[in-house]
Amino acid sequence: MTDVTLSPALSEAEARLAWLRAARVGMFVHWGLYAQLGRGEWAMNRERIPVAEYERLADTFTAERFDADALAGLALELGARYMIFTTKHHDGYCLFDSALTDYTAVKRGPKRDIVGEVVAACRKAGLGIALYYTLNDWHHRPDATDALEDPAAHEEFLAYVHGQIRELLTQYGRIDTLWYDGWWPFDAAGWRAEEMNAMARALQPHLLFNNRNCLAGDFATPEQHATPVPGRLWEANFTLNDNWGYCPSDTNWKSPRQVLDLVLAAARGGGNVVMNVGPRGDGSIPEIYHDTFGEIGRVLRANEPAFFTPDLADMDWINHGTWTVCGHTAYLHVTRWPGETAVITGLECRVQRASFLAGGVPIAFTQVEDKLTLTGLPAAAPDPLDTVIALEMDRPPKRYLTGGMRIPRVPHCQYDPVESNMVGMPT
Ligand code: FHN
Repeated sequence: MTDVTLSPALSEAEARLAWLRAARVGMFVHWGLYAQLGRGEWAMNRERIPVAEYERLADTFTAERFDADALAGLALELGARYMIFTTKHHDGYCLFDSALTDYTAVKRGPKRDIVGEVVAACRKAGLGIALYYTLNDWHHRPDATDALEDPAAHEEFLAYVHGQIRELLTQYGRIDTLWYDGWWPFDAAGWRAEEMNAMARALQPHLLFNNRNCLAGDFATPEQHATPVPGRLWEANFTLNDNWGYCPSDTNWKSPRQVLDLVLAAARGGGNVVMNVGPRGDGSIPEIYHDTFGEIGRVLRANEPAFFTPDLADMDWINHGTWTVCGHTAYLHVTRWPGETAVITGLECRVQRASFLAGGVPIAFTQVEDKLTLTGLPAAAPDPLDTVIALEMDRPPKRYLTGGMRIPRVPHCQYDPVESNMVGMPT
């Protein structure tokens, strides 16, 4: 897990968040009985498979090729610093040991404590561990909302849910994040979410929560989009194809370029990105995850300072690629190679040194006022996926954000009718 030196001034909440904020990249794992069907993780609901029929999947769920160390290894290949693992998805089957039900991987199916294996593997690999737990549960309570008219049933369901959260936080040692999901049947009061969080943090004071038990939690979780959430940490989660659970007919795979663009959006916008893997029913990992995640991890490892950056990039759009910033250094992620010369205008800072981040080879440059010219570049991109050029500046990097104009003499708005982001616009 990432070691972060905290200044005493950091608030308790910020201190708790520091490792996750610094982690930047995580790997999500969606695995359960549904992976045997190969039609995504919602098959039970979307095909209205009766509970008694769906339950029988537990008896063919052998996990014979499930290897928690291999999953942790895949996370490291991706360059991830933590893993989010589904301890129970909406179908209600628990991959952890529970005294509250026999519908678990310990008592039915592989007779293994899968969550215990995953936590151990993550610790061994130095990964943070987030336990995904769905509140909604189609097995224990196929229609949770019917409990709203039946206080005794509602109490029983809440005792089950809170009780399982307690099990997860007392059976596996230190857990870093409790990743709630499946909030929709109730609101915060309906889940007794405040009580849920208070219990969890009493059990593990350092624990982080996401925002999916109807409370704000410690961080936001945009899903399938990387829109920055102002003022707080956000963690955007994505499938690699279009399904969280295994679905071999879904071949709409994101390319390494598309995944890297998501990582860059997070690095630029002060957030994290989590990429999902959906193992097959037997627990094995489809090869395409190694291929794609391996490419991403390669670029992250070769250019670590340019991705694990604490600062927001106050730098305008550029055709050659995109920016990240750390301190006085601007990192230009060149994804569209300009050839042997590159021109960058609009700089409101002075370049003191230019170099290729991977390997540190200096780059010749001249700067006349706001116009920088890089020369002597190779004809082809050293790394077609992302060649990072480090520009060490004399102050925090800034490039004016006005569509190529410093202060236009006429009223100017963004490309779509939104409040202009002009600073000091002439009245
Ligand atoms: O319904 C789930 C879905 O299956 C998946 O687990 C995602 C991951 O963020 N969460 C819910 C949809 O928002």
